[in-house]
Parts: sequence; structure tokens; C-alpha cells
Amino acid sequence: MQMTMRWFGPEQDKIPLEYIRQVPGVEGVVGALYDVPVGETWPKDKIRALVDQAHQAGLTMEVIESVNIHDDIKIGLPSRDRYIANYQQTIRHLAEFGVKVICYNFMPVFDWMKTEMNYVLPDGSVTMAFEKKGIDKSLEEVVKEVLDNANGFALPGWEPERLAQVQQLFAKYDGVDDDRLRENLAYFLQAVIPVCEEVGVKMAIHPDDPPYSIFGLPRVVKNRDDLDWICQVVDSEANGITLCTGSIAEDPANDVYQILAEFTRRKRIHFAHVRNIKLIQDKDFYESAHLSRCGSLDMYQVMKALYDNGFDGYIRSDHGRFIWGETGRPGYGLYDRAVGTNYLLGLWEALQKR
Ligand code: DNO
Repeated sequence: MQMTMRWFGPEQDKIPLEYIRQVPGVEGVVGALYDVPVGETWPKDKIRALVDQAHQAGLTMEVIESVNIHDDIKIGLPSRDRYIANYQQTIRHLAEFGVKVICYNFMPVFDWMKTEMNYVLPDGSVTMAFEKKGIDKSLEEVVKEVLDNANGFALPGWEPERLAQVQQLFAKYDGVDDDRLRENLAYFLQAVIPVCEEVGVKMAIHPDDPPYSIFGLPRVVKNRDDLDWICQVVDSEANGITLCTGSIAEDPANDVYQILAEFTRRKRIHFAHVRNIKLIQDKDFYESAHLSRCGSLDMYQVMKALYDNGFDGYIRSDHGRFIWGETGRPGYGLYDRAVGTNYLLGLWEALQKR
């Protein structure tokens, strides 16, 4: 198991690598390039510069989150072949610089969805929340709510230029139902997994967040059966999962611990995003502190499911609250993630020494 923290690069992240290095137990950072348009090949010189910075700070960079997937691939347009060829090339380039795992998602239009970017908890800490009433608005209003409250930071998967045309983007997905989206995911995986096998990289799909349809969009990474289908459609260890406990738990019908245990045992969880959420009512929730008693997940059971089934991938704490006066990129402050990281490492040590 290698503990990591996500880092958005020198321009996009106000947290210096030195600070991350000082979080006990963190060995690596999870990075990405943010100045290459989605769909284009990541140039080697930029990858080299990124990875070198991590190494100079005494940290590894073996996980990339994310190489995002162009909408044309998800929609299944003829232009997808060009974007897939670029993706294959990006995989080769990343492998040259020691990258082992690529996290990605297959969510149409936008990445994760939260309706409250500044949800204040009773202790005064600030977090993100999802309330169903928050999406009973126009698409433009929902997008604006997220973009206006990102504290000036760019959010991957929420590119304002792309979402300025959100209605047109939705129209492009017309006729893409779950089956079509699934076919398009299979087409993509059949093309990229052989390249991954050749160069020693593993793909790790992130679950849909939330793991059910919103705005009528198709969703294919929601639950145990979806993950099983993905693992089987291209049956290779290189075709794996980023198991995000928060996303999976947002649907109370999902048994997070079972899912963690099964897919760890099947050697398909290459990257774990471990966070806690507090379900408020129905499927509304806020992102809580990592500690079990603060949320709806039992984090001991989460770590135990990984440990007992031989997890040896990369792991990171996930969205933290803003505490101690910190502000910044929603979900990605330093303090609460560092606290969460050491809690997870504490659980891990206890599991080892049981
Ligand atoms: C949320 C993240 C996701 C994740 C992407 C992967 O903060 O876990 O945005 O990076 O879905 O492509």
C-alpha cells in the first residue's frame, strides 16, 4: 500500500510539495497536467517537468488523476478514434516516466456533482454537500452554483468554456442511454487496455458521483454489477478501478465493504479514494471528517476490507473540509486531508498489528 495525496501542480495548487512531504506517511503525490486540452496527447516534456518536481521533493508520482476522456468517446462519435489514438499515446508517454496507474471517469458532461460548495457544519468547518432539491433547478443555475463557489480555482471536469455550452453538450448526448454509454466504454477499453498491458500501466475507473442518474444522463459506474461488468468486458488486471468509498456510499443500496472486499480480492482496485460521508436523509449527504463517528461509513471496516483482502495499490484520503481558517480548492485543503491521512494510516497500523 502506498499512501499519497493529490496535488494540482505549482500553478493550480497553493499547497507546496514540501508541506505534503511533511505529512507523516505520505510517500507520493497524485498529479495531472491541466493545460492540455481534453482529448489531446500529453507531451513528454510536460510530463517530465511534472514528475521531476515530485521527485525533487522526495515524493513519487506513480498515479495520474485524471487523464480525462473526450465527450466524443463517451458519445461514440466517429471522431472518437482520433481521441482514442491520442489517449493511447498519452499512456505510452506516462509509462516512460514511471506512471503505473491512470485514474479516469466515464461520467457524461461533468465530473462529480455537489449542490452546496460551502456547507457549514456545527463546528464551523466548511464542506461540500449534495441535496436533491439543489438539482431541481435549471442546468445553467446548477453549473453556476459550482463554478461561482470554487474559490477561484479551476475544477477538473468542470471547464467553464465547455460548460458554457451545457445545453448543446446535453443535446450531443441525445440517444446515449446506459447501453450505448456502456458500449462506448467497452470500445474505449478494448482499444487502450492492450496498450496498458504492453507498457505496464493500469487503468482505474472512478465511480459516478453520485452513483445514479442525474438530469436524465446515463450512468454506468454505479454499483457492484457495473464494476463487475467493467472488469469482465476486458478481462485484464490492467482494467481496474479507483474505488471511491464516498461516491459508492452515496447510494445507500451499495454495500461499500463488500464491494471493497470483492474487487480487492479480484485484484482490480489499483487506487482507493477513502473518504467518509454523512447521509442526511434519503440520498442527501455532506462530506464529513474521515473519522467513523463523524459520518455514515465505518472506516475501520473500509480499511479492513482492503487490508484483509491483500490490497497493495495506491491510496489517498479524499475530500477534506476546510478547518482552522483554511480556504482553497473545494475538497482539497491541506489540514483536514492530512488529519484524515493519518487516521487512515493509524487504522492500517492497527490492522497490521492485530
Ligand atoms: C473528486 C475526484 C474526482 C476524480 C475524477 C476521476 O474530487 O475524486 O474528480 O478525480 O472523477 O476522473
